[in-house]
Amino acid sequence: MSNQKNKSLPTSFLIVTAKWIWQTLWKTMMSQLAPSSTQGNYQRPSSQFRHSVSQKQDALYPSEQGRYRLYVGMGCPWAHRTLMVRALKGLENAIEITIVIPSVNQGGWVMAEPSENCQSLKQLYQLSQSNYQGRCTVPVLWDKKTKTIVNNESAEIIIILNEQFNQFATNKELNLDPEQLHNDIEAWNEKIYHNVNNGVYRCGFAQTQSAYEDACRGLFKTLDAIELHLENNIYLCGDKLTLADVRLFTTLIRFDVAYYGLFKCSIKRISDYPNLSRYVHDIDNLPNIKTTYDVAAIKQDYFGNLFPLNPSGIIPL
Ligand SMILES: N[C@@H](CCC(=O)N[C@@H](CS)C(=O)NCC(=O)O)C(=O)O
Repeated sequence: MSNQKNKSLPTSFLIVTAKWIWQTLWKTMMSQLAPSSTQGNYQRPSSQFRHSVSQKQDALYPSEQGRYRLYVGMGCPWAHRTLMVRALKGLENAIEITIVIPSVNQGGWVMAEPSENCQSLKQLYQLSQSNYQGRCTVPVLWDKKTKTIVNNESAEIIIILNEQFNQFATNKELNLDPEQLHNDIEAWNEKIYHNVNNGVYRCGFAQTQSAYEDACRGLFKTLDAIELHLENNIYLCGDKLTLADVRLFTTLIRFDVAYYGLFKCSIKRISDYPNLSRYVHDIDNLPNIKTTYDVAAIKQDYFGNLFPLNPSGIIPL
């Protein structure tokens, strides 16, 4: 017993050394996962492929049935936006999807099955642009004909899906961005993107206490304001579902299962907000919406793959 005691290092030395090593590694991994400002605020890189699809047949990317494919990850809220608009408009036969999965050891997304002879999303980005150096994110709107990425910004892909494929849509009357609501939609988008959609990431990827607190207070201030608004409104812009709701829903549906715990968005759950809960339930029960996400994949992607935030990899029940 006393021999064993003599062999052990002083506890305080062990703690200080282990903390220093772990924090240095954590900061290095976080800077790869989530670029941040000198104050520790998460800074999301901007998307680099920003083309559109047009109904003009001489356009670079003309609207055609079966020509385009969406690459999506089932855990990802940004990809989920595109799956929702595809389902709401009834574009399943016009635009195919390929699901990518997170690679546990290499980081980034890999193909479940090889696609365009690529094993990973990175290879697909490089097929489109050989010198591509940016982040390889989902969603990707891919043109099978020219083998190029049309667009990799979800906010723009959902506008393209809403507007440019109506001749192939089974629900072509549905307009999720009607002219008379456009300014209202844009105003909600602006507020919700920074504080809620990206706000949860600004909480989870914060590298300092003040960056985290700033993001977390902004997030809950905005959720409180939306809760109040939903007292007298079915959706954000009244009684019509719009792109603003699509963008909010994909964050809310992940909130209690992932962001509340993993990203420390822990002042309240969505289930603690009666109006937001009713709103999520209503949208969730629209036709085909439940087919656009997978709670097990969400939990696996966030808790299983964001190693610096959950090194044990344990998935909560
Ligand atoms: N601005 C992009 C963001 C997409 C995004 O960040 N996707 C994440 C998955 S949730 C991703 O693919 N990340 C991989 C990486 O950053 O390397 C959009 O809205 O389309």
